[in-house]
Amino acid sequence: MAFELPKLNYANSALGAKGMCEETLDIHYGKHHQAYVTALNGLVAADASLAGKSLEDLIKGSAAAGGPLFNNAGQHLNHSLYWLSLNPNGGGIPGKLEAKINADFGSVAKFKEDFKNAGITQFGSGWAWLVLGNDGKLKITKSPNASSPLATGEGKTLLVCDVWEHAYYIDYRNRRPDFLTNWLDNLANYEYAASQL
Ligand code: MN3
Repeated sequence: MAFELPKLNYANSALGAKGMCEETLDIHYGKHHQAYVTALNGLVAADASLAGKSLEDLIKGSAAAGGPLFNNAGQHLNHSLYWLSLNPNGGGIPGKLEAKINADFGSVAKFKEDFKNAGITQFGSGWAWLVLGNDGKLKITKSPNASSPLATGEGKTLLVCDVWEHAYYIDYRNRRPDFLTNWLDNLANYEYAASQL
């Protein structure tokens, strides 16, 4: 069965008041993510040994080699997690997650500082992640291009921010730090993150 663009839990216009305009969603979700899905389906259709494999298995199986299969499968997963990491009513941190953040980072402010720093220092295209590590502790990671904590075995994703230029250039031009500050304060879906604990 072919992979499909996931349905969003909000309209493309719903994040505009929070600093992510409809045009960003139209292009990022409707064009960029769709292109990864279309390319992935073409690669799977052309190789009988890939038939019926889950997205996770395709990513893990191609992580060492890299190449088009890893890039398109990885980007399909990463973007699917990214849409879940956005919320028109985002920014509020549920008590369960806040307690875990305070225990593992010291404070919410320190968590946001570290996450923002990961996003800023990811040179070129990539992602910033809040992960539940294999030791049971929260940690922040960054990954280039199509990589992810699933690909590297670093733990379970709770939240992810896309820091490819296509994620913020319409709304913030070159100001990635401002995009990240707003993202953490107003757009991040901490309820989804808490649900993954
Ligand atoms: Mn993207």
